[in-house]
Amino acid sequence: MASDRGQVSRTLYDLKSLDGRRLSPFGQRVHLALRHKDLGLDKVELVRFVDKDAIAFAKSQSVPVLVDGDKVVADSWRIANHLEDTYSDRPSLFGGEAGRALARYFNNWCGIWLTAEIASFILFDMLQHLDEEDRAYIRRTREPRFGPLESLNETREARLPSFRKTLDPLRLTVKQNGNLHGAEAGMADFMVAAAFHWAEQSSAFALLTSDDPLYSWSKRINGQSP
Ligand SMILES: N[C@@H](CCC(=O)N[C@@H](CS)C(=O)NCC(=O)O)C(=O)O
Repeated sequence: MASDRGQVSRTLYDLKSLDGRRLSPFGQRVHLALRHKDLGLDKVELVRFVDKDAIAFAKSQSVPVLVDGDKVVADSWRIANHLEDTYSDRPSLFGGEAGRALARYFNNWCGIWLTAEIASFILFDMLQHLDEEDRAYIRRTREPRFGPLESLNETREARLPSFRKTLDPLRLTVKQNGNLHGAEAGMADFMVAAAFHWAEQSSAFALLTSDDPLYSWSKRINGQSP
């Protein structure tokens, strides 16, 4: 995790789990973006959901937060844009302004739909990787929206086929293009695949079958062998 720009030191604030799992889809996107740009991290500060004081300096209630030299950037989309604009001499995350504009769609799609949908399958199982205070925090903040987390698991088998079907446009695009961004993966790939990585880190419940093109694509993007 070396710094690669002389004096610039880089720290990522990411979500803490009990067992070293990466449980933030938004943190994982940033790891993938940094890897694409071949930028290292000097430090990863792991914070719990309840540790709001640790990220108060960034005026943020959520991770990831990137401290890049003297620049503090909160929110994974803003971090991606910061990296793209600051390190424009390195491999591009967007492949130009049209790619950046289209990647924004995937940021919104993940934020508004995909993350909540995946949460409904894995949130109860994710609790086992969090400490007691974070478990209570998740229940307190998520159950008003999702209902009792146990009940989500009771209905998930029945809900799975329609979830998988909804992924058809994504599946077809990946099949036709190789990646969402085309022959070379970019930020849209990192954002969507990071959500599947989060599911896999949180729960043994298989959202994708191993013969699904999205399964091997996600493994590849996340740097795991299929
Ligand atoms: N839009 C933000 C979302 C970040 C986010 O929701 N992070 C979660 C961890 S995966 C978090 O820190 N949540 C804090 C909370 O629920 O209080 C981003 O893209 O960075």
